[in-house]
Amino acid sequence: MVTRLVLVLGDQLTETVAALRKADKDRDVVVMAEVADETAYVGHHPKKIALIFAAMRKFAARLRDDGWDVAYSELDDTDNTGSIPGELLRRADQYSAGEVLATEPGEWRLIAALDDTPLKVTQLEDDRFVASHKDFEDWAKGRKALRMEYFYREMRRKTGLMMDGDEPAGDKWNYDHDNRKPASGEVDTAPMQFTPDETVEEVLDLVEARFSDNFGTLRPFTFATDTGQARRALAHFVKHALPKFGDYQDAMMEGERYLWHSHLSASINIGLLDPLEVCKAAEDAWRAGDVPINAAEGFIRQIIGWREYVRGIYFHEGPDYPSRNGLGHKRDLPWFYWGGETKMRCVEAAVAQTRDDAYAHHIQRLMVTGNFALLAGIDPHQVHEWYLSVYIDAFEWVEAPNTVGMSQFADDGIIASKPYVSSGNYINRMSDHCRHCAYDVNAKSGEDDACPFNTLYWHFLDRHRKRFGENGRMANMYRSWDRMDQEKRHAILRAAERTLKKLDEGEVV
Ligand code: FAD
Ligand code: DLZ
Ligand code: SF4
Repeated sequence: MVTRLVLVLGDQLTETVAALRKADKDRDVVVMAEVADETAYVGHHPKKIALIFAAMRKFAARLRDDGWDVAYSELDDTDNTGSIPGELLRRADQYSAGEVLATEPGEWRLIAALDDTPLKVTQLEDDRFVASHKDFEDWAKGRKALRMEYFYREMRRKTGLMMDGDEPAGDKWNYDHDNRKPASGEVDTAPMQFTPDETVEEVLDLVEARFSDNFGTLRPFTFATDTGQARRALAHFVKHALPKFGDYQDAMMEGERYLWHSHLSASINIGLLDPLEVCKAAEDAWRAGDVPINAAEGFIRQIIGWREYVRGIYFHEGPDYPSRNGLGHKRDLPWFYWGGETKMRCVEAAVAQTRDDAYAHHIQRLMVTGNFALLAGIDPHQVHEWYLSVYIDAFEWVEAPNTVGMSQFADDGIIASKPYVSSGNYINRMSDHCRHCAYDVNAKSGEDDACPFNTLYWHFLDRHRKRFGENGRMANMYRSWDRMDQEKRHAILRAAERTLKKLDEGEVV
């Protein structure tokens, strides 16, 4: 029998991933490759490269222990061709293989690259998700608007998670209403941390030598790099943080980087944890009476709701989705996103922790860095490339819909029914950043020290009136703007223009 190659990518580290399930241990060779091209399509955070290489190496060792023949290319191997197709061709030659079994990658770029190789590559659907491509298409067919909430209910019914028969447990599908408390007092938990073992240390040295110019701090590195560790981190989260996850899901706090968030996205996205296993652990804790329903439901909704939904949108919308720019925004991404100086305390805090940890939680991504970029009219493609680079959990299928769609409204409202914009009020309500800021969040009339979110918020609404003026969900905002006296409106717009000019001229904002 002719040998086949079985491709396993750096975010497909699951023993039951489609290509491995279909493969034959006695006949096939697993190909795993650290390659320059994958490290360079954006300038990934060093921690992200380290996580992927370390987890790949440990996964390859586990497959070998399990009896698989694994052809593993390290980045520094002298004959490494530097690309996934290149490594497949090299291994095909080495093993006289003509055929490749692959699991469909999570990025259109790589799907096309596999299709373009002269080898016969079969791309099997990645079924580590609740919804198949067909499920999503069937759901989307004939709908005017593809709203997450209705899709989420389908996923609840399909999985039976938090269901009592045909009805949602507790009689409500969604407990978000209870989930908007600002944090106060002590944060009594933190994600589990892992001391690097020998494999991880070797990778850290490699990444230090090769990627020290990339944005981000490599050490300390404490992420889970195998399934055993990731499961311990999951159990730790369920016991210590999940009970308060719901209440404080939208909160931000000075010096508190994780609050009651799970910090599990990277483990789930690279395949160390099965999303349903994660949801089941949360549901079991609720059924055992250890966590409240708003926490369990809110957490499960993020995974079988949002995570599944954004993946559906990415594949439904096609390869041009990350390049969309529905609002025609063109401004360059300000330098402070890469660690340059800013006086805006909320942005400074989110960027500093992103640099140190390759992590920020959802509200920091959406309502601080995302909100500012949208208000300031930054080119959404640059924003997309930033998020894809700097977060440890960033792969295009999940990052692009969140950034281009949810955060920047560049898909013209496929994901969000109105843009996620807010003035400084929201940040002040949900965090204590404003108390430590050079700007005054209560200055709302265009004063010199007025919070830039305050003035840019009105500037955004004013300059996009044509697009959003008729949006019923924004009617209140426009009414408030129209009720202000003209002099105040002009002062606000002038202050916003001053801020935008400073951004364009590279001055500190
Ligand atoms: P928790 O708050 O504990 O949530 C639990 C889990 O739910 C997460 O681990 C994740 O698997 C899932 N989840 C939550 N929200 C989302 C969402 N909106 N989309 C998909 N899954 C979700 N998430 C990524 O996994 N990769 C990305 O590249 C990414 N980019 C983002 C970019 C922007 C602009 C925004 C606004 C959000 C982005 N998110 C992304 C979603 C979300 O911010 C992260 O999943 C979350 O912050 C990860 O931290 P956590 O594990 O502590 O999540
Ligand atoms: C992100 C990443 C990086 C940095 N390096 C590799 C690599 O060397 N080899 C590999 O197989 N995968 C890597 N990845 C993950 C891929 O970029 C990812 O599989 C695609 O973007 C599709 O999600
Ligand atoms: Fe951010 Fe404005 Fe508050 Fe400063 S005053 S922390 S810029 S919201």
